[in-house]
Formats: sequence, structure tokens, C-alpha cells
Amino acid sequence: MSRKIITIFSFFVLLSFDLQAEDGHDLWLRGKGTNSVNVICSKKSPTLSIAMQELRQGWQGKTNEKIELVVKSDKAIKGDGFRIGKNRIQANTDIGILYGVYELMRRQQTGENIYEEVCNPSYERRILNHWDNLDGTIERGYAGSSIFWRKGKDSLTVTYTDKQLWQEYARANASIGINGSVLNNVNASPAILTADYLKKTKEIADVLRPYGIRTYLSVNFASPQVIGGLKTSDPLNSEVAQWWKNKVKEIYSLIPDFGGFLVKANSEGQPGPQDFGRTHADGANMLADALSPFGGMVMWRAFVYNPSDEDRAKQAYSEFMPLDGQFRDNVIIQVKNGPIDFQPREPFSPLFGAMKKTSVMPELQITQEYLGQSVHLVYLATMWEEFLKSDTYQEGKGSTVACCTDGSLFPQKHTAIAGVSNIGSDVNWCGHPFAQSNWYAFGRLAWNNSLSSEQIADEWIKLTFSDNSGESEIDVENSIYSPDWQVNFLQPVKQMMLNSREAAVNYMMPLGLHHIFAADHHYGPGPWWAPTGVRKDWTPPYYHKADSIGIGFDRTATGSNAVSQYQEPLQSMFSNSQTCPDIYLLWFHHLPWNFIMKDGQTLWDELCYHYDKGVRQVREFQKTWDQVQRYVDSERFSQVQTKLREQCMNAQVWKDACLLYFRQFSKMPFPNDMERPV
Ligand code: GCW
Repeated sequence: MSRKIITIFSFFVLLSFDLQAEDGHDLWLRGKGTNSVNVICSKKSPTLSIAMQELRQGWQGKTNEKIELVVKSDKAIKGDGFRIGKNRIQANTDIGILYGVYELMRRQQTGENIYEEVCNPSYERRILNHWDNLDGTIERGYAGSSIFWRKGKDSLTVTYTDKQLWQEYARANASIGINGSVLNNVNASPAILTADYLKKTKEIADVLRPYGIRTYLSVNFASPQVIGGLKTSDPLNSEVAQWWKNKVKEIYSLIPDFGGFLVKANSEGQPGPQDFGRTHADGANMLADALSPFGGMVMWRAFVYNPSDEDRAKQAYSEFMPLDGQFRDNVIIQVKNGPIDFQPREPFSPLFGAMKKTSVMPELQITQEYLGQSVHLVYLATMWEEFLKSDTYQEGKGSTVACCTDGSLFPQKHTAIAGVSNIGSDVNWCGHPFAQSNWYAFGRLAWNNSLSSEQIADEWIKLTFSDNSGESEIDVENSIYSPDWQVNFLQPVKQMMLNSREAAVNYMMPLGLHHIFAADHHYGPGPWWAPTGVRKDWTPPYYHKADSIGIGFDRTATGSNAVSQYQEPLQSMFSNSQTCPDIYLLWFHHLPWNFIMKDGQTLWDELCYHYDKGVRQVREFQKTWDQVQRYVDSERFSQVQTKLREQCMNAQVWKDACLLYFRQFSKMPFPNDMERPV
């Protein structure tokens, strides 16, 4: 062959070997079945039809195998749990069967063992919170606009395309066990409760229902005044209570399985019962009474703080602890994982385990408001694992946040967990290909709060990046069974994910520093940011307190005494700078720049090394990713590569900005063995 022909020939060979372009829209649901299966199910329902269809589409077991789907009550199975076996899935509910089917297919695709086992959910309600505004924008959304609401004249029109998208959304959620969606922002527009929006809510609910997803709404506490024409929204006023009762009845006539209300009250300018001299319990209970005849819930948020003299980290506990035991059974207090606000690292909120006579649910943030948004690769399951496994000591050793919230320690009437969604209209749903792993991880942890972040990463990579078409043979390059793929793709990518959150903490705010972002965008660094007129508790100097003596927020008895809200031995451990874990050091202590750390370094040097390490870690991620190019389709490969490049530049800016700023106070030299900030 002539040289020219060989070149043309090899070009086509190369082309045909390039992995298929992939826009990421299929998430972790890319597995295709190759074999036929004989599904037997004696009952009929829309949910069971989906279960059967999923099995037929995705079956990777032996060809023509028989599988039985059995809806039958069994005491060992709780809620929507299921009993799974190679040839049989049993559950008490139809949705339990569907969950069992997804579990079976996940195991087939990831090569996990399938033996007879009962799988029960950790939380009864596993809910996504969408901070979607009715004009289609998303508060803290970084992946396009809302998939539910939109701007413009036709904003209430529902199209075939919308329904298709909602169905894909529902399927993805069901595949990981999510069973609730709050469709609108907690900073809620009262308009959501008007007839037109309720009609659209019903259309969404109808699409989500067969996938076991209940619909919830965020409500504005002043709705009776704003849309109801009443003179007050006082929860103890009988007309107000009646207005809510009528509204709830109207909602249930449209959506019989409506989940309930999520409420942000008396927080960041939102109206609430305190506007009328009433308590959070008065407000929550009034709504709970309206919902209870229909089985609805109130999820009342504890995210409250005022620009008062009291340390912001203490305020939720101060306000809610005195109300413990005063809430109705169908109220559940929704508490953010940390006492401040979804920071890269916070200790757990002291409300967990402390409110013993009230149902309490964790709220996590899947959207990366404070963690590089849709630019930085940050796998959040490690953070959530750290949180769920934190020991509150409230009922002695082993009283982890997980146990305090899932009903295993306290006889909670209801259990739930919420995650603030990172989903938008972007083709790949979440903006960053790896941000999908956070949606996935939230669902998996909500189902089983003792899963490890490593196992979840392992599953997600296999489902998202392998050639899981079911034709897995040892010699197929991207098969999960290929040792080459495991060693050169799975392992390094998993390690990168597992290190990513710590890297972000290192280059943004190590050693317990928090909230040092420039302005309200919460993206880049601004430890100096404190314009006149801005609330002090919204400015970084309030949090880092750097001065000529040292750095950090004194939350011990000599300071705000926020430590007193924790149970012993945590209180003593956090109070003492010698025993306080390094990761929370500057959260609880204001320490001199030359304070000697556990490893013998000065605090200043340690701070420098952390920032420096963060930058180097991101460079390592870049190298890791460059080395896996042959295992990833070109589309996703270059997207991630480009984003990592930006992340690396951002990390550098974080380090340089923070260290140069803090050095004005420390006046100490940079250690010689680090890259100097410029
Ligand atoms: O994290 C902060 C965000 C606000 C958000 C608020 C909340 C919805 O910056 O945008 O408002 O928390 O959780 O209510």
C-alpha cells in the first residue's frame, strides 16, 4: 500500500476506535441489556410496568433466565425496602419492587455479588430540594435553568418535551432511591400556591408518581396576606389557619399523594411566625394541623440567624432547643449539616442528637455553592460520610449523626434527609461531569447511610465510565473486568475523587477556617471583603478574625462558648487547643501565629503548607486525568480537562490571595520548602 493509503486507512481505524461521543445525559444509567429475560409478575400497576421494562432493557444476567417480582408483605422488609435474590425480588410495595430491580441491575453492571438479602432504606423520606424560582432561574444553580419552571408568557404551558425530561429525572432519582422532590426555592414565591402554579405542579406530580416520587412545595409564610387577601398571617389567627386548611384541601384534590410543605421562616428576610410574636412551633404546628388529615408533612428549617451579637454558629440551637417536644408529630426539623452554612468543612450542627423529642432531618447541599460550583471537581460523599459518622455522644459513644436521625436511637415519628439539588437544564444535568457523582452519592447515602464514600465512587465510576453494555469480556478494553481498566482507570480516578474534597478544603479554607469568600457569589477568595453597609455576619473578617496576635474564631468559654452546645467529651475536646482536631482548630480557637501544632510546626507554617498542598493536589488531578484519556470519550475527557485547568488556576488564586492577605497580620516569612505566593 502506498504511504498515503496507509495514512487514510489508519485514520479511519483510529476514528472507529475512538470511544463514542457522550454528552453525559444518560448519567449512571448507561448500561444496556444484552440478554433476554423472562419476567413474571402477577400484579399490574404503572410502577410495576416500569420495573418490568427496566429488567427487559437492562438485563445482563443469563439469557432467558426467569425472574419473579412478588408484592407480598414481609415483616423483615421496612417501608419501600425489598428482598433481593438472583431470580426473585420481593417487596411490600410496588415501588419497593422497582428499587429492587434497580439494585439488581446495578449489581449486574458493577459485578457485585447477588445473594439473597433484605435491603431497607435508612430514611423514610429521601428528598431533593430544588431552589428553583418560578421564573426559571435557580438560586445557587450552576447547570442551566430550571427543568420545572420557566420565564415568559408560556411559563405555565407544559409540553411533551418537558414531560419527557421530568420522566428522565424521575427515573434517575428512582434508580438511587430518591422518593421526594421539593419543586421550588425555599425563598418561596407566594405565587406557587395560586391555581395556575398548582395546576402545573399537578402535571409534574403525575409524571413523577409512577417512579415513587412524591411532590412537595416550599411555601411562603405570608401567603395568606399576599395571595389570600387576609390582613395577617399570624398562625394563631383562626382565619389564617382556615386559609391554610382550604389551600391544603385544594392541593390534595389535585395531588392526592402530595408530600407536604418545606418552610424557611424568619431567616434571611423571609416572613415567619415571629413577625406576629409567635414561635417556630406555633407556625409549624398550624401548617401541620392543616396537612395532617391528608398525611402531609411539614419540613421546618432550622437555618435561622440574625445580625445579632450572638455567634451565628450558636443561633439555630439557641432558638430551637427550647422548643424541643413542642412540635406536632408530622413536623420534622430540617437542619443543615453544619451550624453555619454548607462550608467546605464544618463540625456537625449541635442540634443533631440534642433535640430528642422532635424529629430532625439533615439537609445536605449537593449543589456546590461553596465548593467551586460547576467548575471544581469535588466529590462530596467524603464530606457527607464524615458528617454522618460524626459522634454526637448524645446517648453515649456511638451516637453518630446517622443514628440520631434515622430512627435507630430515638423513636422519631418520621425520618428524612434532604439534599439541595445540583440539577438544571444543561445537557449533562449538573454542569460538571463529576458533579453527577454527587447527585448519585446523595441518593445512595439517603438509602443507606452507612455506605462508604469509596464504595459509592466505585459504583458510580463503573456505571458512568465503563463500557457496561453487558458484553463484558476480559479482553474488552473498558470492561469493569479488565485488569487494565481497573488499574489504570478505576483506581486513579477513584483516588482523585476521594481526595478532591480535602484538596478543596486545603486550597480554600484549611484548619477550620470558614466563610472567607469574596461577596455573595461564594466562589473566589475574599478574606478582606467587608464593604460598609454589608451585614457583619456576611463578611469574612467576622469569621477568620485575623489580627496581629493570631487567627481563628474563639468559640470556647473565653469567646462565644459555642462549644457548650456540644455534648461531653466533645465539649472538652474542642475547648482545648491541644486536643481539638486540627481540622476544626480555627473554628473553635483564636490562636497566635506561632502556636505550635501537633506536628511541631507553627500555625503560620502549617497554614502555608495546607494552601500549598491544595494547589499541588489539583495539579495531580490534572496529571491523573491526562493519563486516562484513552479510557474516556473525547467529549467528557476534554470537558473535565478544561475544568481541571480552571480549577487549578482558581486554587492558585485562593492560595496566593489568602496567604498574602494573612501575612499582613502574621508578618512571618513563607516556609522555604513551599512555592511562594505571588
Ligand atoms: O447557603 C445560603 C445561600 C442562600 C440560601 C440559604 C438557605 C436559599 O447562600 O442562597 O437561600 O443559604 O439555605 O436558605
